[in-house]
Amino acid sequence: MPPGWTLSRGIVRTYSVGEHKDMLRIRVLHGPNLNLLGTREQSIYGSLSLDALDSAITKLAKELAVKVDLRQSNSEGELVTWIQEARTRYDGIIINPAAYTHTSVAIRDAIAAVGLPTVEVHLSNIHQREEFRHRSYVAGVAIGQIAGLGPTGYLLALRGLHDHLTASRRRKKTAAPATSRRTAKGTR
Ligand code: CA2
Repeated sequence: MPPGWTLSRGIVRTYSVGEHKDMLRIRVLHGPNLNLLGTREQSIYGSLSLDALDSAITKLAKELAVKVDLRQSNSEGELVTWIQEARTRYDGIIINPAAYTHTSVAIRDAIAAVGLPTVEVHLSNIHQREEFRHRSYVAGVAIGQIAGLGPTGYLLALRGLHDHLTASRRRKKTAAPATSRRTAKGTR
């Protein structure tokens, strides 16, 4: 089979050369106004631009051999669509829902519906800020939340999600033979 091709359940699948078919795939979503990073409100959100933040995430992803897809939108509906799409294409999600954190039942429902391990990230410490920022609709459906560590929070989220997904893959691999042994002995 040529490089970049793989055979899975009788179907020939392709992947970009340089990417491995077993690579973890993580979608990173930035919510509204995060495209303005580094241009104003630097005392709260820092001086790094969104492009520079994405480059730092991409660099770490390469080190961890994770394929990342990075997107920003000001639209709640677009974020919901990207979360839904991730179900069949990605293993996990990192999301800074920005202001939608505090308002969006739609984003929470989409994360719950796809069932992908999701990490919520905030640059600022939302729990130290105005009361309305203390509530997150996403926290209850996320495996974890990182807030207040600036851009480093995204890098920690990537490492944390990578470790979570790797451990869960390992558990699935070791659990599978035990199930077939039980079945073979006719205990089911
Ligand atoms: O701390 C965070 O990451 C937030 O998610 C950022 C949101 C805010 O509504 C959340 O409460 C906490 C705001 C993102 C706006 O980003 C800007 C960046 C530069 C200039 C203006 C806005």
